[in-house]
Amino acid sequence: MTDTTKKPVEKLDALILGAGFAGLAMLHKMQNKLGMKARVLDKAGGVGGTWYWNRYPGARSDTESWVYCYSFDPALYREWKWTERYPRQAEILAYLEHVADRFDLRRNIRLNALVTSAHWNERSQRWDIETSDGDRFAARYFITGLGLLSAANKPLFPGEETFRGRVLHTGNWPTTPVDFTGKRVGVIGNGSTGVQVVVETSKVAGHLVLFQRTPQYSVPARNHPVDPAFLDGIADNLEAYFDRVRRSATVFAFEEARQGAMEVSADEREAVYEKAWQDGGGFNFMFGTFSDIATNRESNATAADFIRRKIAAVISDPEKREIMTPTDLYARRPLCDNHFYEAIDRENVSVVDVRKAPIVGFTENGIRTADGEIALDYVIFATGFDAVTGNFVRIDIRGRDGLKLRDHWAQGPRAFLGLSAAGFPNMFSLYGPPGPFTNQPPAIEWQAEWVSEAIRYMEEHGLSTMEATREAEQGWLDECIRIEAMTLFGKLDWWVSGANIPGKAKAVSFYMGGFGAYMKHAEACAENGYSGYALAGAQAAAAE
Ligand code: NA7
Repeated sequence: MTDTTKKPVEKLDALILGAGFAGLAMLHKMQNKLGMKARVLDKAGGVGGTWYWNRYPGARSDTESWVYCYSFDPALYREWKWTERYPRQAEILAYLEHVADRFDLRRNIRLNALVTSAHWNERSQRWDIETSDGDRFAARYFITGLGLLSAANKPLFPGEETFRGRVLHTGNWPTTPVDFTGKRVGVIGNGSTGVQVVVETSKVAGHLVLFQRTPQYSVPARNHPVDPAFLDGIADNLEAYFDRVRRSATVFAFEEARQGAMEVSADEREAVYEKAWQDGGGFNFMFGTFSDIATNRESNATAADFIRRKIAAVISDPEKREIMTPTDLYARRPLCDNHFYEAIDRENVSVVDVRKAPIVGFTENGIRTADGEIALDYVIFATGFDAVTGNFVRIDIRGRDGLKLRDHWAQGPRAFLGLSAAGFPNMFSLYGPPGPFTNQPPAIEWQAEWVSEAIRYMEEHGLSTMEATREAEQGWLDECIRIEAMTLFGKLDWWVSGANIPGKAKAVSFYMGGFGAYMKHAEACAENGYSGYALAGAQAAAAE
């Protein structure tokens, strides 16, 4: 009997989750290249993904604007003129809105649509997908562009409900700007987000208190305006330029180093670091100076020592200096800033080392640490994300035989090429785990193209399902584990391994072999008729 209380099912070729860089690129491919019936759903009130939610003061990309964008359309590249080396949040959001309009994507984007479940239906060979409003879809292909960094991590401290001030999280910032002029502001966290918030907010706050757990290594960003002629120069040679960028490890524009830090003299090393310090950029400092900073402890120590000396030269107060100086490996996501240590040095900024004086909880007036109460008007959580898998496991995703993705990934994410989990046919995850660890937009658009070509292949060959084999999934994970073990990134507790979330299983979530090498794997797979995937004919679907 038909359940009349339920909304009718909309049949689609593809349902795409998320209206950020990934979802928009994928919709463009499906709608405009393949001419298929596709729809994007996003819980946000606008397009933009990360750049819709992260509107906190100082929010900007720390990748150069000219490679923090799509390259698939030369006319788009030529007409959009980035204004700064590192684009501000508002500029990136405007860019993505422009892309949505320019490629006529909005007619297939549904906003304020929270997807709650996606179940593979064996009988129809489709994904049955539902939203919290009861909207229902049946899609042949289920493609996620969920973002690795979008499920906010907000630690719970006792007494927050009693606090008379306002609590904010950077990853869920209000759409109306917040005025911190003259206010007492607490910031918890000093990852790349906290660093940006502190720099910007300290300029206007009456007093800013940074609650810091682990000191970071940060290098100058050296932001500057962009000459439109420079962008035109890239546009003249767009394909070759982006091919070179993508065939690098990090998908940045700088030249990646080939020489190890210990292969040169101490003086030469110093000069290389100094040049990178002056040029600016966190990834540039870690990967553009020497080839083995992220893999060799001795080399790593030389870079760390250089940055420590720079920090010491900026922060005049000895107590602040001590709290801000990192002592462990330089092996987290490399940070860069617009005068962070100068901001810390300001008189209206103080720093609390929460390892020594842990946060006990909120009071009516502010935050109480083991050392006493600090009165505040605002508390900003810059505490990051339940990264990588957080967004996936919040949705009830079930593959063949009711296999739940959250169970399949209980010990960490597993998916061939980061794109396809075994047991989840016709599901593709753009920039999904374990996948590349790079500047994302050019990598994402390449994956969107790869997935659209896989779908074209299926359509042309009359196939109904494409599913990673268990062997391919395991082989890929083994490769990710093997490569990560060669780096220093897994030696520290931070979000790449899930270690920032209490109780979450630590796992290898990235392919650290670089995007160029990643492309070779994915290209070989496609060239060999999608080796690593089980492809099945259309009989089952036809029988429906
Ligand atoms: P991150 O890099 O995960 O940083 C979160 C920060 O919050 C970091 O300093 C944490 O300290 C701190 N934190 C988290 N929980 C707590 C508690 N309970 N108490 C005190 N401090 C805490 O997130 P971001 O948003 O800055 O950046 C994430 C990525 O987004 C970034 O890499 C970019 O790619 C974009 P910890 O270091 O864990 O001691």
